[in-house]
Amino acid sequence: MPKAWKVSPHYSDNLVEQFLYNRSIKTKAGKDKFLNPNLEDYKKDLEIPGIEKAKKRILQAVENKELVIVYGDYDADGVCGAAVLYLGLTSLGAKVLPYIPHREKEGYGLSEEGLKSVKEKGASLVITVDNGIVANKEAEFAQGLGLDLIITDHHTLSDKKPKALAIVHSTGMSLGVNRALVKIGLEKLNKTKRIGLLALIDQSGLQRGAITAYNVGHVLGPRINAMGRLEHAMDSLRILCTKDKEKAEKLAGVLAETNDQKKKLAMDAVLQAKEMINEDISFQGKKILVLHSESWISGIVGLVAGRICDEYRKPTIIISSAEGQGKGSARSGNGFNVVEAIRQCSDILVDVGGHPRAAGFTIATENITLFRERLEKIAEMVEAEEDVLQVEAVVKTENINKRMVKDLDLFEPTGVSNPQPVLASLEVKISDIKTVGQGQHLKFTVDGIDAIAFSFGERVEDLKDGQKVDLAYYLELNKFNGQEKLQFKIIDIKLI
Ligand SMILES: [Mn+2]
Repeated sequence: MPKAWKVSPHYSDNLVEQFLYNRSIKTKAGKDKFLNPNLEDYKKDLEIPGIEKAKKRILQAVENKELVIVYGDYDADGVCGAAVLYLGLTSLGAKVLPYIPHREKEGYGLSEEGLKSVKEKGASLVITVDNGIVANKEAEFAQGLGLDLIITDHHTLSDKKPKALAIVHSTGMSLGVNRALVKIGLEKLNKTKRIGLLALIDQSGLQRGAITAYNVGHVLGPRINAMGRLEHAMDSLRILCTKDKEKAEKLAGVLAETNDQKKKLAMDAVLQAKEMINEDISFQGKKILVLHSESWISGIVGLVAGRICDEYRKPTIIISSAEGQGKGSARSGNGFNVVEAIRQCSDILVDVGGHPRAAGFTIATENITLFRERLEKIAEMVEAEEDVLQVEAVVKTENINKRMVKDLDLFEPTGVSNPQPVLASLEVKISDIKTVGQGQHLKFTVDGIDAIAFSFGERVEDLKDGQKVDLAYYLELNKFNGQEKLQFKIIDIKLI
């Protein structure tokens, strides 16, 4: 779908200077701090309330040899966070067991069933990871069982905090501290001796010591994520913690296989969802897309929502009604706070949680139609921000070289508040146009530089060899067969 481009005002021909300017970083100190993220600069950000109280209780548990439960989540951040805490507590000498709920049988977060089962194991202290901040009812239940509860979470708060011994809640951390943490994390990951991580890296075909933020987000993360979506996330936690090489290799294989299976299921569901949107006129002109099906399993709804949201550029909610109860996942791009919108329907939901751009919820299937109607109305009333593509610099293709990619690397890791810089080249001639991936994607060359345009396959009919177009893209190095070649990853093509 065509979108308007907004080009940042020109400040410098030096891309690093231009991108810093675009991010309102103007002083020398500010530039140093941004380009060399260092945790020392962000000590204040890490003084999260609740830590002291939590620390005291944990040390007491170690001292008294109490059984501590690390109560994680079945997705990538929940599993990794739980592994870090489990290994950390173990190294302190604590008696600790990890607990990861089963996605289908127990669902997300603390549950009465899960709390009962850890109580039966003899636990007296439960520490949540990546969940708990909206588990007011369950926190009370834990109290009733005589369990002390420490909540560590990064999801959006609701109006009322749960009752717990300590709450360590980390939303609203600055971009700087996150970049510093990712930078240090990547350095550590690239030096890791952890057998499971090495097995996972090797199995994925990545190169030890050269793992990037992109690799973590797009290769390793999804594999860790896949287990909780289709099987049980405990295997993902196991691979992160194991000291057994053979077991690590076996688990790496299981994770890869499950991830392939998940991708296939998600791809089928995406096609079905697109068919529904394109063929059912009730979706026409709607500002939010709410779709549900009995044939989609709950483990893939997030993936599907993300793909549909990207492609149609509308907030999207995908609901699986395969398991008796509706399990929904929502994704949103520009400006529409999806978790807030869904919370406005709390009265017809079983539970809801998440972030402004990604949320999850449970709903009785008989309420899905009403839920869709209400959300469509809510979206109608919200003034959506204009769908613009921010272009950070316009460059001439003859000035593009591999050094530029190194400059772009300085802005890694990129993410929501520090987007990967988008470049544009205007009035360029394209040639060697062809589709790949069964017609889904487009490949062409621009002044000798390869370009790949994912999901642009249908545009092949509008494009002719030698035609002049405006291109918006990410500039990347494509590593293939030991060679590095410049590549445009196309975001938008404008005919001129
Ligand atoms: Mn999570």
